[in-house]
Amino acid sequence: MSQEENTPLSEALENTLSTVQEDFVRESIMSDSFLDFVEQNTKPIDQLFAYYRCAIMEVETKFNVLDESLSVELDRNPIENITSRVKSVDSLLRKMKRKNIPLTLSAIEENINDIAGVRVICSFPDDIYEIANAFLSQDDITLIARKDYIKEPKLSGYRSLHLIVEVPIFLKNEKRNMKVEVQFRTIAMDFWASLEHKLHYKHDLPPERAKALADELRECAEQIELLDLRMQAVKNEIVTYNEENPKDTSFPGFPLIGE
Ligand code: 0O2
Repeated sequence: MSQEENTPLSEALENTLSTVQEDFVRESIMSDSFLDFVEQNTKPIDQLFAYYRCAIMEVETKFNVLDESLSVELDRNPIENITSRVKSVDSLLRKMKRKNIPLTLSAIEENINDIAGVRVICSFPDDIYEIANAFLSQDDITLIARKDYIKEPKLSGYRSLHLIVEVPIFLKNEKRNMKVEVQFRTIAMDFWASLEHKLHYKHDLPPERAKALADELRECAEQIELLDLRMQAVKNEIVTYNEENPKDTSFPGFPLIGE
């Protein structure tokens, strides 16, 4: 098909998309019920989002502590990076609409589990399970749901371990349990997910091309899984060698304090 023949179709698609977008904004963000809800609940909404930010701080601290303490045992940091976000209002509204959730604060708190999100990027697949188990064994963490997309990847090829947990936050006069979604990935899984996310929302391809690219992305995900396993095998070999050949760490002539 020539470029000229392509243009009207792209334009039509673009127009349809902007109409859909406008309808969405009108029906959700600008709907009377939503505007009334915001007007009546501005302070409680701000407060609820502040609670979610507090919960994120609690969870991030726990992972920083785990990383620091495990770094001594492992002689390396098992966590590469921790990021977090509070869900955008736009994304929250889309989810509420999709799941048909009533426009009340309690319904939001009860039904939307990922308003607070923390992403933990680990070095190796094994680190994910070690850190996740250590986190879940803490007595103030309650597991609400677990989705292991590493053992059972999504059709797209997406791999990560998702936990929905409840964590207490301590306020002036009360203790509140807040839900947080924690996503664990390796650097390689994160590389794939970040790029796939960007490509997913940027393309406007005909169905057969979209399918071919989806197949390609799934294949990339499989290669990334192999890469993760190979890197882990290299690491395991080094660990085993070091265990079998321990370094002499004593300092002759420099006794430790107290010796
Ligand atoms: P955001 O806020 O932009 O991150 P549930 O919450 O259980 O009712 P949901 O939302 O389908 O249902 O949960 P799921 O699939 O366990 O996790 C959703 C989140 O996982 C997404 O957030 C992404 O961060 C990530 N994710 C899931 N599948 C894919 C995928 O195929 N590719 C990529 N790149 N990421 C994925 P959101 O919902 O996009 O929102």
